[in-house]
This record gives sequence, C-alpha cells and structure tokens, in this order.
Amino acid sequence: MRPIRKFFIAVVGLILPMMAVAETLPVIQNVNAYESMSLNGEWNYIVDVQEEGYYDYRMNPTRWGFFVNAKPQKPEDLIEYDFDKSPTMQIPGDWNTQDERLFFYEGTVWFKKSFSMRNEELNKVLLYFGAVNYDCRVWVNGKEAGHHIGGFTPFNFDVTELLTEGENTVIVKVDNKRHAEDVPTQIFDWWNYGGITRDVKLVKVPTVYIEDYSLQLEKVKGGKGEKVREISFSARLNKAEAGHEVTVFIPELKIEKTFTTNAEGKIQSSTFNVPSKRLSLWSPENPKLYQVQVMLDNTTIADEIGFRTIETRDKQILLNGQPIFLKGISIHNEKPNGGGRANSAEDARTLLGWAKELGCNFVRLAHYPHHEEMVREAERMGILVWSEIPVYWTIAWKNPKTFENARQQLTDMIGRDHNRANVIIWSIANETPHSAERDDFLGRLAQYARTLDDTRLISMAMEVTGASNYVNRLNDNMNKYVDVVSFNEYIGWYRDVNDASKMTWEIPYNKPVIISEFGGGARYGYHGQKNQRWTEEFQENLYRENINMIDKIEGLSGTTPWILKDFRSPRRVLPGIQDYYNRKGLVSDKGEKKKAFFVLKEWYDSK
Ligand code: GCB
Repeated sequence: MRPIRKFFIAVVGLILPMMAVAETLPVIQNVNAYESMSLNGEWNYIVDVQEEGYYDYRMNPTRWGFFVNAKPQKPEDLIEYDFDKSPTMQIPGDWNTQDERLFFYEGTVWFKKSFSMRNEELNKVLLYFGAVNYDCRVWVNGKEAGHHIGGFTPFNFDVTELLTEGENTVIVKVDNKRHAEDVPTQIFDWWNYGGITRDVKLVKVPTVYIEDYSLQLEKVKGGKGEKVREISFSARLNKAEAGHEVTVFIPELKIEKTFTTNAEGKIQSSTFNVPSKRLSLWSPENPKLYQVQVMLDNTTIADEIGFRTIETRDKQILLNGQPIFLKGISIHNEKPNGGGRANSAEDARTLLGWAKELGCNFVRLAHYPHHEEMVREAERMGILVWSEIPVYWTIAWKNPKTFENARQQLTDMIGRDHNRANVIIWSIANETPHSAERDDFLGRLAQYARTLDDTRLISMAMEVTGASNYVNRLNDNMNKYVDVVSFNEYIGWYRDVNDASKMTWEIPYNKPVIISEFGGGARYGYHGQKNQRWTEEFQENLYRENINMIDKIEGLSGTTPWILKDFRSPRRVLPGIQDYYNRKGLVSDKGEKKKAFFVLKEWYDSK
C-alpha cells in the first residue's frame, strides 16, 4: 500500500461511523398502498471492474470502500473516486442500454443517490427495491443497510435508524456477474441486464404494520347451487403482538369484518360469507376488481382484489368451476421497442396490448418474476398469468445455498402477487435436465410452494424425453408434484422440420397439458420460400403445422408459444439475422408484426 493512502485511512478510519447492519425484513405486501418518497430518477454511478470500491489490494473487504462516499478534507488528501463528479443514469433502468460502454458489461457498478428528509418523516421507514440484478449491497449514510441476491424479486430493509434529518445518501453496489451456483445459473437465453432495474422508494410505515395479508375466494364445496360463497382472510403483522384489530372493508359487497391478532401477531385463516348473487367473479370476460380496504389502527391499506377459483379436474383446468382453454403467449420482461428491461405500466400496457390483439386470455411471464405492473395490468385487462422463478437449465442441484436461493425467490414471488386473481400458475422451473438430485430439489420446491399457497396450480416447463417413429413421449418424475403438465417442444425448428403432421403424443398423466413453448425464428421483413430459415414464411408455416399438431393432443388445456417479441440474448450471434436478438418473436424488436402473428391470432380467434 502506498504511504499517502495509508495515512488517509488512518485519519478517516477514526471518524468513520461504526458499521451497523440494518434489519432485512420480509417484503411488505402491497407496498404501493403506503405513503412513500420515490428515489427514482438520476443516480450517479461508478463502473468498478475490479471491485476496488469494496476490496483492498489483498482482496479483503475494506472499511474504506466507496460506500463511505468520502470527500477530501484537506488539500493533500488522496481519494480516487468522486460520486458527485461521476456520470448519472436513470433509475429504474438497466445499465446496458444507458451507457454504450456497458452493453456487454457484467460486473460491479456503484450507484449513489442523495435526498433530504424532514424530522417528521423519520418515524419508521423501509427502503424498498422492486428488483436489482443480481447481487446487491446497500448502505445508508455510510452504514450497511443490507445485502440481497436474486435479480427479479422485491426486498426491503428497515433503515429508520440509519436516516437523519436533512441530507441523506444511499449507495448501492450492484454486481451481475454470472456463477454456476446462482439462480439463474451461468448460462441462460436472455440478456443479463444489470442494475437497479425496478423502482426504489422510502416507505413510511407505522411502528406496527401489516406485513402480509391474503384475501381469497374459497372453492365451492357443495356444488353450483350454493347460495353463499366463502372468502378467507389471513394476515401477519411485523410484530408478534396479540390483540391488534384488523378490519377488512369491501363496501360494494357490504362487508366489514374485524379480526384480532394472536400472540404471534397473526390472523389465522378466517372465513366470512358473501351471497353468491352479489359476488361478481373475476374472469377474462369480466375482470371485476373490488375496492378493498384493510385497516389496522389509523392506517388503511387500499387494494383492488378480484375473486375467482382455479382448480383442475382430470385433464381440465377449471376457472370458476368452468373448463377454460388457455390461449397464451410467452413474454420476456423487455421493453416493447428495442432492448432494455421493461419497468413501467406503459411498457406493460404495450406488451399486454399485443397479447390481447393476438386473442390471448393468458400469458406466461418467462423466466422470472416480471415487474409488478405486468401482473397488475394483466389483471385489469382480464389476462391470466403464469409466473415463474429462474430455475432454468443446469442449476447446481446439489448445492444447499442454491436451493435456499431458489426457495427465497419463490417466497418473494408468491409473497408479492398472491392477492392477484389473474395469477393461476406458479412455475418452479424451465427445461431442467433429469437426475435424482434435480427431482429432489424440485420436489422440495414444489411442496414448499404448496405450503405458501395451496389455492393455485403448480407447474414447470418440462421437456419431451423420448421420440421414435414420430411418437413423442413425456416421462418426467416431476409429474406427481405438478397440477399441470407443461412442456416445451421445438418441432419444426430444433428438430423434425416439416414433420409436425406425422407426430403423435403420449402423455401418460391424468392432468391438464400446456405446451409451454414452441416456435421458430424469423427476421421481420425477410421473405422467401417456406423452407427458407429465418424468413417470415418459414415461421408462418411452422406455426400452421404446429397448431394442427397440438390441437389434436388429448387433454390440451392451453399453449404459450415462444415468444411475443424478439428479445436480446448474448447466445444469438448470427450477423444480419440475429445480431444478439432471439428472433422467435411474433413481433419484431421494434414492434412490427410478423406473418406468424396472424396465424396464431386466427387460431385463437376460432377457439
Ligand atoms: C427454450 C427456452 C427459452 C429459449 C428458447 C429458444 O426452450 O426455454 O428460454 O429462449 O428455448 O429460443 O431456444
């Protein structure tokens, strides 16, 4: 170490505050219902290729990292970074599309935001992130607030003790390097957009608040003619305190019910009745949402909640007791025009608007939890949702930390969206290679998902395991854990070009079937014969042949072809055609509709 720096550290070290780690809390339910201060906007950033801002030159974490946000105090002081003189980028937003130099960058970037707070705002404050990809450490005024991994789920820290009246500074270190033991793992077919990709806010909560609540319609027990329906309510406070009264108020249904917390600060699942005639059930044709208020002491949380049931009977999926065919499409959480992470209600409306135009009543939000607005917008538009965690391809099945990571992402996905009527399927994995360790990992994950939410269906995108003489077989030990058997097939693209019409299917499970992927690539505007790869005609023909084939599969309950829009992927390098886009979109990266779009639409319109 050079002497001047040593000297600086000795001096500054004395005045450094003690490192206190704030508390990481379970994610608060319906965060948007609380008064908050948005920290969206311009943040200064520093690209830190060697993590100079975190480790010393012996690779030990240093107390004098960038999170100190140091400034020279005397003319001779040596400080080799300066957030305030560093460039800014827009948050929420990925770094890859905001700074040309960072297009392919995978590593560490530091972010800084300053803001001012008044004394009366400091009662109890959570610092909330909608999502940060991937590994993130947060400091408030130089003190550590917490650490989070996982790129697509929300998290919050209690930062009350770290804030001060007047000027405050939040510093976030984000690292999106890929590792084999992470979730997702080292390889995946989408862009590894780094950064603070969803909203950031300071949320004002009372000392005792409702951490989670759940409102669900119970399934009909006695058949169709029931005069009353049961709604169940449960809740959990942030404190294990008995005797708090929580009131649920649904004016339109004339419901006002008060429950009292037990010693664990919980309201165990309790039911109340609503006359069937009064209740308008949520469905794609009638996306009815009720204004709901959940009250604790002086705080009222407002929500919009729909009531519906979802279940299976043999090979059928029943929505509100009636069989439904899921006319779906797979979607990545990418901006409608060009690349970049989608992060607004407007992005959601455009993407879902195309799905509606296609005739969809269902979307598969692949391969990770999307922005909350995607789910909420879909609910308002009457679109059912499959929501997924990034347990994708070659996960480190034997690593307990990997399992814990996947489990946490599942917890937070379900935690955020379990009051959304349109979410009907939790998907725990995509195209995972068979092995005993994988079965053990996914089996435990599926069972865990049921303990969190036993009202929805569980599925995962499987693969076709055997094919000979045009007979395709599905044989997956996970069949016993899922409610819906879903699988990806790429007939006409990765295999058996022009042979779809000869294919037959053996799916030996008495469960509904969803084809979770099929499709092929085409560059918008490239035309030719139907056997010419990458032309719109090739893709159009592939859709026609696949639709004819899958329409005959016994027990087919739905499909979500791959994919709505061309999306960025580092694996798609073919110049002039792919240029780092996966071209299987029905819509180009600029929003232009390819011929196959209209083939799928025609089928859905006829269904
Ligand atoms: C798949 C994957 C999906 C890929 C797609 C493709 O099976 O689930 O993530 O993008 O194939 O285009 O190859």
